[in-house]
Amino acid sequence: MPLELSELPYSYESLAPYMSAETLKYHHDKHHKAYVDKANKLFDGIPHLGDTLEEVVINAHKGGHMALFNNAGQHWNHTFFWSCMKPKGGGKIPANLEKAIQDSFGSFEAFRDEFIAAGLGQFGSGWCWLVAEKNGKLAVTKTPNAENPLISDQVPLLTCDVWEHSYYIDYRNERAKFLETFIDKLVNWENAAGLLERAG
Ligand code: MN3
Repeated sequence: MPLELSELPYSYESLAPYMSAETLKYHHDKHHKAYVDKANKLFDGIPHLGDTLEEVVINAHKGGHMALFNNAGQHWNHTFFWSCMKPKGGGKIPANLEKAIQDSFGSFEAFRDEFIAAGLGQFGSGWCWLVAEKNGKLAVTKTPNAENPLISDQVPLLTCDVWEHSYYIDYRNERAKFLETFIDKLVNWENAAGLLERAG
């Protein structure tokens, strides 16, 4: 199945000043596109892994097709990351998600601290996540490189890309400032709340 790069769900300019058009153009049109192109070259000689991108990612990992997993995984991660942000993001959290965060972390502030610490604590390249576990509890995790919660049987609700290319143009080496701004000004909470509702 050829993988396709979809357009961003908003204009390049619309996340500024928190994420610049220059960052989004490089990140989506160069970095994300490169993962899609590379993955499509790696399907040759690999048996059919599934009909959806999620199946391909999970089965490539299970089957030890690590080059394909890294590139298809990064395609999934980036597509998900774009959907985790919106213009004029941050702010009020839908009630179902707010309650789940309070039940699992004690308070929104405790969750925010843990999420930022996970992003800061991911040595080198990777991702931090808010996930729903099988027992219904929410948790914060971090993953290196292309790894993601799909391969750990968790439901991803929110992610932040903490690879340097994600923030270096706008924040230079200040990953903490990027993560704080992401939570406060960029997150699409309605998207996360909808995913939680569908997770049941
Ligand atoms: Mn990236």
